[in-house]
Amino acid sequence: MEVAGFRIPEEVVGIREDIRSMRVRGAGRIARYGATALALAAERFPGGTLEEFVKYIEVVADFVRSARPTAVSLPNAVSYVVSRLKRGRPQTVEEAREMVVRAAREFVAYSENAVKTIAQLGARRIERGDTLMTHCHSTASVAVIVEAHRQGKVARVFVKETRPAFQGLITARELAREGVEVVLIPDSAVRHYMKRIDKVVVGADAVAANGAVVNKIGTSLVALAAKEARARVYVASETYKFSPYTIIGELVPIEMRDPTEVVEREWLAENPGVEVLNPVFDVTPPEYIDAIITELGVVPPQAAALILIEEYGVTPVSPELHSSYLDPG
Ligand code: RUB
Repeated sequence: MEVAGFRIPEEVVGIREDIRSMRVRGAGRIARYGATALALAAERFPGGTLEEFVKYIEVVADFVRSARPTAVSLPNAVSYVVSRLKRGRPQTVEEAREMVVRAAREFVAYSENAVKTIAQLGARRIERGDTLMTHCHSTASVAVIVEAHRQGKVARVFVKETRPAFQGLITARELAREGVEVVLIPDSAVRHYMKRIDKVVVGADAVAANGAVVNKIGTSLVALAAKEARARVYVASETYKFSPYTIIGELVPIEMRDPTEVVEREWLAENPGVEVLNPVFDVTPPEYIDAIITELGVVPPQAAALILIEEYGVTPVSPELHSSYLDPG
């Protein structure tokens, strides 16, 4: 495939398609996959000047970033790599290539370690005998629950099936394999069972500067039911899921996917008068969240802006001046 005059390597086209089609999904995984795509692209650079290499990496970066719109971990991971290339001021194509490969590896290692730290910090928030609920499939949430289970704290976990893509089934399988007592319920049974729940643990695709959490559609309903039942809500999120763009008032785009993920194509054809909507993420306001468990510590959602300033160097006044993640342009 050719984009802006550059041939995009087949493996990179494949990675973007895997993310777009949700063969590879979950905010952390797509971030690691996105960073890896840049390393692959760097290794496959067909040859040319240093300037051409940098332009080529920028084109690949845009191509990868556009795979899915909501999980900010993807653009953050890509920008992490591109910004290190630009700041590194390479003198040769070989040097530039090494910088991209190194930065991608660094990001993947950071990300994997972050999930391990979150598991440890999150497990401390679970108390012996707790019944938990989770939503969708989040590697960070599963890591917290599994660690708490290993510490003998978890009584059972209610897992919502998470229509329309049924990622809850992945969670149920992973937890059951670890020996956790799992109960799988339809999404519509959330409020019915909430009175049995002590704590909710969910993941994040994006955390906004005001502490609002964007996660799989239905998360906000779980949080609402949890607030009513006085169950605590914890969000397990690596800091690269915090959105630097929101500090200057940008909204997190909510991905709309194909109606055929909700109903069969034939049903759609038979019922042309029905509009089927398939938003795949929603926003949980900070008032519904007790804490966000990050690799840097457990923070109240209201501290999200501080994490953004600390980690990304962005401030509402001059986001482009200090950022360690955003492309310098
Ligand atoms: C997945 C989802 C997950 C977050 C966090 O949505 O909403 O809760 O991405 O996951 P989708 P993780 O299935 O549409 O990608 O903790 O694995 O990063």
